[in-house]
Amino acid sequence: MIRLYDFELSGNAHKVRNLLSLLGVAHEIVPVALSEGEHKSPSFLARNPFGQVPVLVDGDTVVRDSSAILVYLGRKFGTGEWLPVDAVGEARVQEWLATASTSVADGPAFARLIELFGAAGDLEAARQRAHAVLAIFEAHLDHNPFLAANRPTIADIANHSYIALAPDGGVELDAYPNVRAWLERLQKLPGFVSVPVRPEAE
Ligand SMILES: N[C@@H](CCC(=O)N[C@@H](CS)C(=O)NCC(=O)O)C(=O)O
Repeated sequence: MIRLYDFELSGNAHKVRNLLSLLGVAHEIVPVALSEGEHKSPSFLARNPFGQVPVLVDGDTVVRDSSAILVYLGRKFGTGEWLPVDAVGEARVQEWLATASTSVADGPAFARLIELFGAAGDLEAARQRAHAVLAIFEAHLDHNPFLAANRPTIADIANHSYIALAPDGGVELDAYPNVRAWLERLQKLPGFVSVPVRPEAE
């Protein structure tokens, strides 16, 4: 069975849990104790030399990095629906996967990492980057129901987690009605998995 090396509060791991659920793919969750440094153990580094979750293991295939895992799952189980097969369609998805790994990672995800986990960094600069990228999403979603196509794709799943979690980093979404409507559209999909709740908010 497919195994996902996971950390509950990780937005990157959430992306993968979410797609596995949306696709209805049976899987086993293997929790990785980041607080105990398990992700830097020799056995974990053998699966991902970068020492990060998520990692997906499917038989002899090991895939690291959330975007790469979404591509793998989307192609293997998505029948072209979640990852288009035509050149333009796939390129549109890749554009937004790159956005998830750069501007969204450096903005809302990094602000949350500083605020919630005490990572070293400039919180105000991260929040500013978050608002800059949210303005781009807001404009795009003014005339598009989803990021890369007229239907949900892995581009939406890759970007949803850290945008939904942005308030954890002090980045409120009130000024972005199109972004909030897009999050709500996604959250209504059958099998959709909600983002993890901020620990002290439980
Ligand atoms: N580009 C990677 C980033 C993965 C990542 O940053 N994982 C974090 C959890 S969200 C992690 O494992 N951090 C531990 C560390 O870097 O030591 C992805 O998209 O999967």
